[in-house]
This record gives sequence, C-alpha cells and structure tokens, in this order.
Amino acid sequence: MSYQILNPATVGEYLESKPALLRASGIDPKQLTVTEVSDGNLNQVFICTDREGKSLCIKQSLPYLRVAGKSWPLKPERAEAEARSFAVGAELSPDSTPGYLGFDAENFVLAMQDLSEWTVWRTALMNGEIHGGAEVDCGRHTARLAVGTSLFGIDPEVLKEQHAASMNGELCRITEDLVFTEPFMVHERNKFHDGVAAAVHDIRVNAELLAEVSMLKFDFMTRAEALIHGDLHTGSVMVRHDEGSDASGHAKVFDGEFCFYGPVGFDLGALFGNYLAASQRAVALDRPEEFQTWVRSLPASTWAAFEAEVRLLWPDRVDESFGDGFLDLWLKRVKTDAIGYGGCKAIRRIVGFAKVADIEELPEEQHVTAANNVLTTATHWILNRFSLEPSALLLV
Ligand code: SR1
Ligand code: MG
Repeated sequence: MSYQILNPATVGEYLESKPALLRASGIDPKQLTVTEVSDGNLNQVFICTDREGKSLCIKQSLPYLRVAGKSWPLKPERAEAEARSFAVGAELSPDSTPGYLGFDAENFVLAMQDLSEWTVWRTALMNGEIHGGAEVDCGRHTARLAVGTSLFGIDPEVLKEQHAASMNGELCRITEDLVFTEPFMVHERNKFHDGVAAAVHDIRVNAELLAEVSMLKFDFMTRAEALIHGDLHTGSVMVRHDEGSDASGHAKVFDGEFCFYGPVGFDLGALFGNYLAASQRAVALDRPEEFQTWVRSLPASTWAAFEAEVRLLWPDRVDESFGDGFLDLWLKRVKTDAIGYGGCKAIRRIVGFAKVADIEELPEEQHVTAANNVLTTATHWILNRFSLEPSALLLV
C-alpha cells in the first residue's frame, strides 16, 4: 500500500489539496506553522497553526509501529478504526470527544481539534495536579458509548452489521499478546528491574491467577458487548489546564484506534490500572495528602459516574425485555470485569512491552517499591474481583 507519508514540510501542501478539511477547520494553509508532536507509540501527529492563530491537529498512521520502526509492521488501516471511534464519540458523547474534522482514507489521516491548551492526563497526574471532574467525564463517556453502541441502544440487526464492520483484529492481537499473554511467560519483549523479578516469578507460577487471567483474555476475545475504546489509559485522555466546567467539559477521550466490539469493563479497567500506577507514584514521591486522597478516590468516582449514566439512559433502551433486574446483574458483571482488567493492565505496564512513565520515571529505589506494590495490588484485584468494590481498590 503506497500513500503519502507526511512530514512537517509537506503538511501545508497536503492540506491545500484537502478543501473539505480546510473548510471544517477554517485555517488558512498559507504560511502554516507545523510542529510534530508525535508522542504515542503508533502514529505521527502534527499541530498546524495559521497566521491568525487558528489551528488543527493532523494524525497519520504509519505502516509500522512508530516507536519500533519498520521491524514492527502494522496496517495503516487502523486509522479507519479511530475514525469510527471519533464519529461515535462525536455523536454519543460530544463534550468528552475532541472536535472531529474528518478522515482522509487514502492517506490514513485524521483531522481533529487542536488540544494544545489541554494536557495529557498522565502528565498531569505525574506532576501531582488535581483535575477534579476528569474521572467523572471518563466514566460518563464510557457509559454513553456502552449504551449507545450496544443492544441497549441499537436495533439488534443493525448492531450485528456495526459489529461486523468494526473488526480490528490486528490491534486486538496486540492487546491479547501484550496484556494477557506475554507478561505471564518468559518473552523477549518483557523487561523489568531485577528488584521485581521475584514478584514476576510468583505471578507466573500462580496457577489460580493464570487461570483467571485466561478467563479475562477469553472474554476480551469473545464478549462483544459494545464498541469500546480499547486503550483507555490516562495517556488517552486530555484534561483542561484550568478547571473550568463549562460545556467543553473536564476531559476529552482520544486515540480510539484500538476500538472494537468487546467487554465494556475493559475500558474502565484500563483506567483503574492506570489510577493504580498514578497512586503508587504519588506515594513514592510523597505527594501532598490532598492529591493522594483524590487519586485513591478515582476508581470509585469513575465507576459511580459510569453506573449513574447507564441508569439515566436505561429507560430509553430499545429492548425493554431486558428489565431492571438484568441491569443490576449486568452492572455487577461490568464492575467485576473492570477490576480484573485493571489488574491485567497494571501488570503489563510493569512487566511487558510499553511501560508507563508514572512508574518508569521514578528514581530506582522508589521504582522498585512502586512496581512491586503495583504487582501485588493487581494480583489481588484479579483474584478477588468478584467481591471487591471500586472504593476499596486503592486502599491497600
Ligand atoms: C505495540 S503498541 C504498544 C501499546 O501502545 C498502545 O498505546 C497500546 O497500549 C499498546 O498496547
Ligand atoms: Mg494510544
């Protein structure tokens, strides 16, 4: 597949050839300032600003994993999945989705609102900043997509068509390998400090844990409940610099290229696992008590917002044969899944490929302590997920 791979020098000319994108963004492509801000593992991202200060963000999929290079080929069609995620977010949860300006399927380019005035949530958490309300927006956003893309919100025949059109096998396999498989075995892509080797060994010989992880993996691969984000860590969320609560909200969820029809609890679990990393960093750096208390409250707040929004939308479900008793059972299962997936997501970030800076960038001694604590807590979550509550997750 041959297409135009952009660089800062060619973005202006590229935009001039895309009148629809120009109209949607309102920017003047002459004398654009283009800055590459690629930060994630997979793609390249450019911020384009015109002479009047109007701007937009361009994201392009490369035919390989950006951080690994051509030795790890990846189909650029993953951008189609992200376009799907954007379109659904814009429809169902517009205040928590960056403005979506369009998709060029020939060159695998997405155009979206420039969020330079916002901060990646992971960065804010690492810096000890409280952005109250972001966790609520994330829970509510997850609920809106869970209801709106599932058989609670769509006719079952339409749903099956949407499910079939939303297959994302290559990126799902990345998650299956990196989250559920490789950390639990000896694998060349794993890497961890010697100081956590004993804990990693304990995980790998814990037969009960391995069986539970396999069950969570099996559900991830088979339980197509709704169009989930698929990679909803705190690096996939932007928070406002100020803490305003106007219509633009507290948080914007982006980077939906891993989206597919899967278990709803997986997205909440991704947040929980990353909250665990943030909380262990906060402990390691002895952050002020106010910050630590807020971080510990995140799983319960996200869960409460998710549950409240699902219950709010429930009376409008398309199939009333699913009654209130079923809703209680379903919510309980989502909660259990979220806690289990949170554990898996946390373990992969300590043991496997693609770590989190929250723990990686701690001084060595604190890193070892925090990483061991993450592994112990994550194991506890997976094994005890049927009886744990989100409010108790970060109290250990
Ligand atoms: C091979 S890609 C590594 C990771 O980056 C993404 O953000 C996902 O979390 C993926 O697992
Ligand atoms: Mg990503």
